[in-house]
Amino acid sequence: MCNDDKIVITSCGDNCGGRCILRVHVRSGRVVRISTDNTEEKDGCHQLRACMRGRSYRERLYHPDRLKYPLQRTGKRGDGEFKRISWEEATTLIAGELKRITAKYGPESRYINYSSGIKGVLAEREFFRRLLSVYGGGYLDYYGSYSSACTRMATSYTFGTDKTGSSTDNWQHSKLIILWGHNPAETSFGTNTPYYLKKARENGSKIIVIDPRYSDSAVALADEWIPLLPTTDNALMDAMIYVMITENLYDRSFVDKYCLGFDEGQMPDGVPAGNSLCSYILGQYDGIAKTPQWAEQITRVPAGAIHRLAREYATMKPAALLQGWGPQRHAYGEQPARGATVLAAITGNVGIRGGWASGYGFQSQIQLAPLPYENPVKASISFFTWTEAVLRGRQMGPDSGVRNAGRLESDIKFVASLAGNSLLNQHSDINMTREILKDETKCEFILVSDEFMTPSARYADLLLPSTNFLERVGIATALEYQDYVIFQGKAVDASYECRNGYDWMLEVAEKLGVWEEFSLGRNYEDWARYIVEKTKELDPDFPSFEEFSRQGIYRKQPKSYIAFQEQVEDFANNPFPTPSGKIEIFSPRLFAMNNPSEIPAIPKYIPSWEGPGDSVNIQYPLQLIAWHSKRSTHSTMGNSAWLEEVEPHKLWVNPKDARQRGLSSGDRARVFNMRGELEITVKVTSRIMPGVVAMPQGAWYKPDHEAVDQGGCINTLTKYHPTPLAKGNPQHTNLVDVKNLKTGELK
Ligand SMILES: Nc1nc2c(c(=O)[nH]1)N[C@H]1C(S)=C(S)[C@@H](COP(=O)(O)OP(=O)(O)OC[C@H]3O[C@@H](n4cnc5c(=O)[nH]c(N)nc54)[C@H](O)[C@@H]3O)O[C@H]1N2
Ligand SMILES: Nc1nc2c(c(=O)[nH]1)N[C@H]1C(S)=C(S)[C@@H](COP(=O)(O)OP(=O)(O)OC[C@H]3O[C@@H](n4cnc5c(=O)[nH]c(N)nc54)[C@H](O)[C@@H]3O)O[C@H]1N2
Ligand code: SF4
Ligand SMILES: [Mo]
Repeated sequence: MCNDDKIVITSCGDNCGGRCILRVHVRSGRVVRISTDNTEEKDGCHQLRACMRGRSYRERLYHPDRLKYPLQRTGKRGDGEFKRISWEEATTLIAGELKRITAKYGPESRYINYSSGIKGVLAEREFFRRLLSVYGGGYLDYYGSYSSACTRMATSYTFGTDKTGSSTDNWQHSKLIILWGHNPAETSFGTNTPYYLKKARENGSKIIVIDPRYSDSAVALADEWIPLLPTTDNALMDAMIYVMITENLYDRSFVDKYCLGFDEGQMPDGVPAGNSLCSYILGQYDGIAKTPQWAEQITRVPAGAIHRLAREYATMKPAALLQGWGPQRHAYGEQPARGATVLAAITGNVGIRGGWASGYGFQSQIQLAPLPYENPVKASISFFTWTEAVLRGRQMGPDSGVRNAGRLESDIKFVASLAGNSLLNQHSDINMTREILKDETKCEFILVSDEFMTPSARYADLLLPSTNFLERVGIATALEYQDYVIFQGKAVDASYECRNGYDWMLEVAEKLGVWEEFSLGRNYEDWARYIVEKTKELDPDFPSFEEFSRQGIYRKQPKSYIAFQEQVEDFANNPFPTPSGKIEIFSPRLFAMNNPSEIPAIPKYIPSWEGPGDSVNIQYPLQLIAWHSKRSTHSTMGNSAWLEEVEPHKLWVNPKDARQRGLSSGDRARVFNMRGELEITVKVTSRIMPGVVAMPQGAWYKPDHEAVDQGGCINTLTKYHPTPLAKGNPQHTNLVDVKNLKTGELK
């Protein structure tokens, strides 16, 4: 270590749920090792220690498969045939296609796809938004994200805002913590979240995990694991509410004061009788009481366990129901997200120390100034519906989730995917997406920037080689709950002909005649300085660019915060930001949508397509879910041999299901449904409940000549079917079957 020429402080640029310190050891211009935070812990500021993914970035930096120069497609789109071209040719091509497509189809034909390979304000995506804002009248934007579309949308209907998270020190005061479809031992949700949960447990909190899988969080953090079938969370929630109502365990005075729609006496005018939460739960609405016995049939959670869970959550106060985003990445994902808010409300766990309102968690004290641009196009689509907008954008209107427009003015004709793999790998139904992208008359130009020839990159018309974050400066924002930002120092020079996005965009801007407007005379580092200076205007404590780059991190003293404390302590002067001013258990806005079977005004269990009761079940009897595993950040580490060695990509199968199919650990199996087929190695384990199989998301799609995916990418099997309200991604809702490749018959 003493031989190192320098140690550069930085942080990963990916979308991993954490944000940690990397100490990059450089010798003779090469990265030789990556270590992590070794600073002294003080004033509640804990070390930000990197995980194995962060420490493995040296492999990625020097990977022999790094893209080395710009590549232009030569074969049919998707065939993977490219030729090397110069940057001069590449930027001329982009400028030419932008001019042509804009002139022919207008600004709404230009789309910048969701991408999270570079997080933060200096992402390539942000600069490209700026470029399209100054050239050609803007671009079709999107709202929502693959991460939390339903949670953010649904939570707002209950509380009037999606900012419902409190600070993590609250957990020290919680008697009970429920990790509901939440796996922070792998997903982080803030770098030290598992540590704070461990502390809470040491302090006496009981921790329960509700998940079809015995997740790493169940292993490392929990006192109890309650497995349930995917998509059935609301049946469990409904039955918990049933117990609370019938045993009089809910917080009557809280409900009376702050809520709307709990029972018939609390309903807004003009709504017919029978629409309150109580009416539904007690079966006055549909003749079915939502008893624990009823829920046991649906969820497979024993009625006795449901009784106990309900009693514990209602009486062990304060209690924090922390919901991950797994339960909402489902067909009716709005329901569990909203159901959790209702449970928190009727137990009086909102606005109090040690409670938790449920929902979204972001509550950083530091807000970075954005890159300045204003998109003249006001229409937007849900992030998930872009393939549909390629196919039939002009037919899409508000019923398809289009905002701020009657109908879209154009189908999507130009797609830029800059540091993303959602063009194919991370989006639902790869076989459908492939067909859409292959048709060169639909989307006319696809621009991709990446470090590797990913499954998405193969569909590029022009593929640009990007620098790695270790080859440039940047600013890494912390994700949930955390009060720091990290300056990403540049450790080494760019490899091969790799460039920063902004640098090639400058040349495109010049060829489009908007260099001055686009750049304002700034280079990439000047923009980093600009962000720091603008942020400093909002937060005078923020360091200068020089100080920030020297110290590597800017940290604020953690501040204790309880969401909705003002409302609960002084309701008369601080109503909830909903139209009624109350916590809307019954939402008049949802009621007005007049679609009670898919968008009910109170959250409820809706049997899901491709859920346990679906008739497709007979043919494909297993529910398939994915999870965000510690082995990768989405697909970003999909080609890492080091991480594959630590945690090989496998399908979890319960021994009962494995026996029926003659499967043993280590067997290669085929997983298939009506949308596709893939092959993967099996791990037989009782860490997954019977009837459910699971694999990590993020593996690279590798079709063989029969279109069977040998890479084991789950999106070969997922469905394109937007959720009713948020138009979100139901990527955990799938029915499949599994067969042993050696012994089982195939199809
Ligand atoms: N290691 C790692 N960490 C990450 C990421 C990563 O790729 N790798 N990605 C980051 C990003 S961008 C995001 S959005 C977050 C994602 O964070 P989440 O969306 O919370 O992660 P998931 O793993 O999809 O789901 C969490 C848990 O829900 C369970 N689950 C699935 N279906 C159901 C269900 O129907 N009911 C219940 N009760 N549980 C269910 C899964 O088994 C899983 O253990 O993670 C972030 N952190
Ligand atoms: N079935 C299923 N699908 C899912 C999910 C799921 O749970 N199940 N999760 C969804 C979620 S929550 C998310 S957030 C999305 C994530 O999907 P994406 O946002 O597409 O994220 P990644 O798959 O990590 O792809 C990032 C890409 O950026 C590239 N990259 C990394 N660094 C750089 C750089 O510096 N420059 C450039 N130009 N490129 C770079 C990487 O090589 C990689 O190809 O996936 C979604 N897809
Ligand atoms: S949690 Fe994320 S930021 Fe931290 S080291 Fe791992 S990949 Fe990097
Ligand atoms: Mo995400």
